[in-house]
Amino acid sequence: MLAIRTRRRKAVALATAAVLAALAAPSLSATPATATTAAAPATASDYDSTYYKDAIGKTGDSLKSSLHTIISDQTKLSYSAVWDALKVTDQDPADSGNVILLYSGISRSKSLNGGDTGDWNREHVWAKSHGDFGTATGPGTDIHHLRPEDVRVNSVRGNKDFDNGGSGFTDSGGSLTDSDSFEPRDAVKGDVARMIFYMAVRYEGGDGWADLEVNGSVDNGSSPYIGKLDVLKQWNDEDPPDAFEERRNQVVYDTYQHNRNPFVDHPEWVEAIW
Ligand SMILES: [Ca+2]
Ligand SMILES: [Ca+2]
Repeated sequence: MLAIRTRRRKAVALATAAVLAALAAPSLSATPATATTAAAPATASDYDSTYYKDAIGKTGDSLKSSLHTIISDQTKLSYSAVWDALKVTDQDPADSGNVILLYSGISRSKSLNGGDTGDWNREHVWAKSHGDFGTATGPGTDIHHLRPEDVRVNSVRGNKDFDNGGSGFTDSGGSLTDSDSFEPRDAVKGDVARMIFYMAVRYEGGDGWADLEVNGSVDNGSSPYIGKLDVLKQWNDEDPPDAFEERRNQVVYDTYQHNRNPFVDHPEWVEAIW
């Protein structure tokens, strides 16, 4: 773990010069141009002395508690507002008229949002039933874990927990499923893990919502848990944040919720807490 952190710090330091240049003009329109560059911590170091000031240097429950306080200061979207937000946060870097669907990887027209076959809709990566938060303003409208997905693929995922294994299916894009779990395609495994860890820290039982937590099970049903912890940690390691995920985090912060996913900025904080 120490080695990973050290490498991360070196990567941050090496990227700083390039990042400073990019930050000189931090407009949203400038950001997608970086989508094809190699993974780099585009923003993390710049928020350590400000946004994450109270969390730096902490670990375990102390870190989790600090991050909870920091990221709970946010703007909340209505469920209807989520449609338009996702058209911006999940825009295809190669086609501004499309969004990228999370599990299937398909690029589909922004205008095909809806509930019919061939449409995309609003996938809750932390399944709504796991904590019974529905789509009222709150965890059910938190776009840090809401993503565009093909209607049928969303249905295949259902409310399954995450684990390795299973078979492909129509438009799976490399994602797999079996009777009790879902495995996202390799390119978004880490994205899924970091969304889940964000939810576990953001929702700690306040505001009338359940305390969402990660556990080691795949049969959580309607309990406020998502598994499996060891697999999600592995996915976080194997698929570090790329430019698409980092841009998305920045857009959510700048334009919509004004809070960040700490694990996109600092993937090593997963190991520091869990
Ligand atoms: Ca990824
Ligand atoms: Ca929690």
